[in-house]
Amino acid sequence: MWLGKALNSARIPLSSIEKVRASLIDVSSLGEPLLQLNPLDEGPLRHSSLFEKHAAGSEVNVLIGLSRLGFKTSLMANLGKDEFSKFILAALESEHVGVGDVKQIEGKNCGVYFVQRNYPIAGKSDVIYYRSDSAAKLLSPEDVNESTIGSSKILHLSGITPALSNSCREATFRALAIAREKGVKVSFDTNYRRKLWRSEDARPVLAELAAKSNILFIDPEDSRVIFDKHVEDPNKLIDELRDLGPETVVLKLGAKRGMVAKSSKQQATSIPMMVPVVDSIGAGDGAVAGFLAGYLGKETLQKSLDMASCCAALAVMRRGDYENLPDRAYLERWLSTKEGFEYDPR
Ligand code: KDG
Repeated sequence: MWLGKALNSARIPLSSIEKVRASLIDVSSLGEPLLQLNPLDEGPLRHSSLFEKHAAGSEVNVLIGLSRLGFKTSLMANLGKDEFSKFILAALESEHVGVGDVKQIEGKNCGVYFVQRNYPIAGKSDVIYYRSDSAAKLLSPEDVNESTIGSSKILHLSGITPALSNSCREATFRALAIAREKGVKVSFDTNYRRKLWRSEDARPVLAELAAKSNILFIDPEDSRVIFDKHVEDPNKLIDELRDLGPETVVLKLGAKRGMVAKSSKQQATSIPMMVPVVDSIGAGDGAVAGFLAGYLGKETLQKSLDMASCCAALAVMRRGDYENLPDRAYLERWLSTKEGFEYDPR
């Protein structure tokens, strides 16, 4: 009340207040929110009877991770009007992710995927998609909100969205173009999903998005998709990736080898954090959230990478992609005490 009166008496035009509020978006993104069904047991799904439901999807995970670390986030997406879409929407709202640009399409459902843990590869989770007719496939350039992107500090994109449909690919490039035109930093995680498209189709798309991003998150397998060759040495690889155009590259080398990051002035290496892995899905998104939180907080490259490693390690310690991601106090405690992480001595 009091603040309202003060604002009224100062005669601040509403549009200015709205501008200030709008300019407070730290990270916006567009992508497919998914329902994840994760069995309570491990091994082949044909034997599983009990499943937990989780909200997920790479961009959703990143935005929730950032939101928990105190940043204002906003998602552009399509959902259905089915019960699971309502569940995902409620999860986004309860995690304080802005949903003003989330459209619910009549007669459509959200995409679904199952997680299969420890099978067929021990220690790894596999994903099985049921998303070929999801509401998200209809996302198109008209769903990209120019003012949301324009008032964001970072637009985060992933290589999953352009794989979903032609209109999703167009929407991704429209968002990229708006961000570049408005001087908004672009963060891009290649996230190549071989179950969604062939590497020959993905190559030019991922290469262009990587080249036009400011911060690139990638691993050696996705680099192989882009370059059509394997580069063994991480230092050589990171230089080749930076030559594509991004100012900062974060190269994810896996749980045992950690990550390396390079920007024009700094280079950093993270120590691998060995934790009990319950479900490996979501590690990469945790890393993106942790790193972008460091970047937005103007931390050093090393601290940002440590934040990324911590969030990735936490993500894999329980089922669900984002549930174990930390708030600020928890992250700082893990970073300062290292309690619970077993460090590789290298
Ligand atoms: O990074 C985690 C995602 O892979 C998971 O949430 C599912 O978004 C997903 C996808 O498209 O694979």
